[in-house]
Amino acid sequence: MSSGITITQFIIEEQRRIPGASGEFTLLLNDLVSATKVIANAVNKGALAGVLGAAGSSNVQGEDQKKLDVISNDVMIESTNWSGHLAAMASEEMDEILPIPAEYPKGKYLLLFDPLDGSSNIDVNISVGTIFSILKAPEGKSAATTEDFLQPGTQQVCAGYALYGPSTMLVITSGHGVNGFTLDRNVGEYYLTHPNMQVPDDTQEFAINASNARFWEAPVKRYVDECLAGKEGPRAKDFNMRWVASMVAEVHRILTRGGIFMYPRDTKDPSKAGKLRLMYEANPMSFIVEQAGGVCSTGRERIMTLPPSGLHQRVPVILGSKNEVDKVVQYHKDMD
Ligand code: AHM
Ligand code: MG
Repeated sequence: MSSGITITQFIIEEQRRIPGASGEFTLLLNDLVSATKVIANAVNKGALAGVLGAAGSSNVQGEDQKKLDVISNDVMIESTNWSGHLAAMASEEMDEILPIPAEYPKGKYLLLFDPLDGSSNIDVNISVGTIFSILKAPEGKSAATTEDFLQPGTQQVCAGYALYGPSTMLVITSGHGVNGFTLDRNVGEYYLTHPNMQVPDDTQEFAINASNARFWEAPVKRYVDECLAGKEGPRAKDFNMRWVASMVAEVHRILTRGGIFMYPRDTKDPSKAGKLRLMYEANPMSFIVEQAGGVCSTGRERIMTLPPSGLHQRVPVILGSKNEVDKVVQYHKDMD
C-alpha cells in the first residue's frame, strides 16, 4: 500500500515557502504531472492499444516519428494549453512554437518539451521518457515569439523528466535540489520515493554510443581509451559501460548511482554540433544534474550558460559525476 508525500502535497508545500507565490506555477506542474500519467498509460499498454510503430511522418529534424511520439506530443499540448498558465509552448515534434489557442487565457510561463525521448526504444519495449523545461515569458507582451524562448538554461524556473521504465518515475527540480517520485498505478498518484537525489562525484561507469568512435574529437577518444584500458591503463581502475539510447534512462541511472554520459561533438555530420537538442534535452537535464551536484558541459562551455540561437539547436553533451566530467573538460583544454 502506498503512503507518504504525494507530488501534489510536495509542490504545494514548496509553493508555501515562496513568499507571494500565486499558485500558477503549482497548477502548471499539476497539468504536467497529469500529462505524464496519460503518456505512461499509453506506453504501458503498447501493442494492446495499437500505439507501436511508425506514424508515417517526420519532424523538423528530419527524423521519422513514431505513433507514440505524436500521441505524447498531443497529450502534452492538450494537458497544458487550456488552463491559463502558459504564454506558448515548443516541442521537439513541432517546427515552430505553438501559441495558446485564442479561446483560452494566456499565462506567464513558456513550456518546452521532448514528449517522448529515446523513441527508437518504443517498439523494443525499453525505457523511454518525457523531458520538460519551464521558462518565464517576458512581461508585457501580447503574443509570445520564438525569441522569447531563446533564454539560456540558467533562466529555467523548473525542469523535469518522466521515466517510463519498470516503474514510472517523475524527477523534478525548481532550483532547490532534485526530488524523485514513483507512480503508484493503482492509486493513480506519484509518491516521493527519492528525496534530495545526489550524483556521486566519482564513478567507474561511462555511457557513449561507441559506434561513433571514428568520428569523435581527440579529447573524447583519449578519455574513452583510458577508461577502456582499465586497471592496466593510466586510470589504474576498471570501468563499466552502458548505453540505453534513451537520455532520460541514462540521466536517471547517473542520478541513482553516478556515471558519465556523453553525446559529444563529432565529425559525422559537420553541420550538426551534436545530436541532442539544447532547449528541451540538454538544458533541462543540465538543470537537474547540476542541482544534484553533477556537472554538465559541451566539453568547452557550461551547457546552461550557452546563448541559444534556435529552438531546435543541437549541442554536444557531457554530463554526470563531477570528477569525470571535469577530467573530460580538462582534456579539451589540453588538446585544443
Ligand atoms: P530522440 O529525442 O529523437 O528520441 O533522440 C534523442 C536520443 C537520446 O535520448 C539518446 O541519448 C540518443 O538520442 C540516442 O542516440 P543513438 O541513436 O545514437 O544511440
Ligand atoms: Mg529526445
